[in-house]
Amino acid sequence: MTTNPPASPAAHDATAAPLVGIIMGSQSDLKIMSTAAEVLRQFGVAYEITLVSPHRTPHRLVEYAETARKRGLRVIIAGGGGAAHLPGMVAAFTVLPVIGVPINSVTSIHGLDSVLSMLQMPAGVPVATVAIDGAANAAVLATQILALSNARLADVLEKYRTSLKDKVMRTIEELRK
Ligand code: RP5
Repeated sequence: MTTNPPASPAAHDATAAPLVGIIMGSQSDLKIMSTAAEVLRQFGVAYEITLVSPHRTPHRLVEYAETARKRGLRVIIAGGGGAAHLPGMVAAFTVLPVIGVPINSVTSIHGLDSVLSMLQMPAGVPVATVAIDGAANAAVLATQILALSNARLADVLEKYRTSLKDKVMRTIEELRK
């Protein structure tokens, strides 16, 4: 998915307290998950990005999720491939909204395993699941959640939607020629 969000007047400030935590199970997820960081940067949303492996660093997972809200995070974006239990386990340890990004990684079923492990959360502990490798949409959704209480971000999102429409209209015009 190409998002091409407009550059925000308030570009991402690396010194600002992060509102969105981007986490993933492995370094091999970074190529996909860095797209979420890029979209947030362009929207001017402060974020942090790190690895939290549910099976290789399980205690780190608990600590990250349990302290996330106290540290000021408002939304967590969690990516994982294979049997992707990271988003669900993080959601179990925090009441922050967790957006899951299923990653088409090493398996022969191309991310279907990861989609199902995120979608099929039991009632009460949801993971808002985007498309396979849909890290850009995860960042847009996180920004929409933040925009509920942030007029600047709502304005940035309105402009972004207008830019998507303008792109379609430009193509329609070119096809007419
Ligand atoms: C998952 O296993 C990770 O999220 C990754 O997508 C997948 C493969 O991890 P590596 O073996 O590449 O570290 O936990």
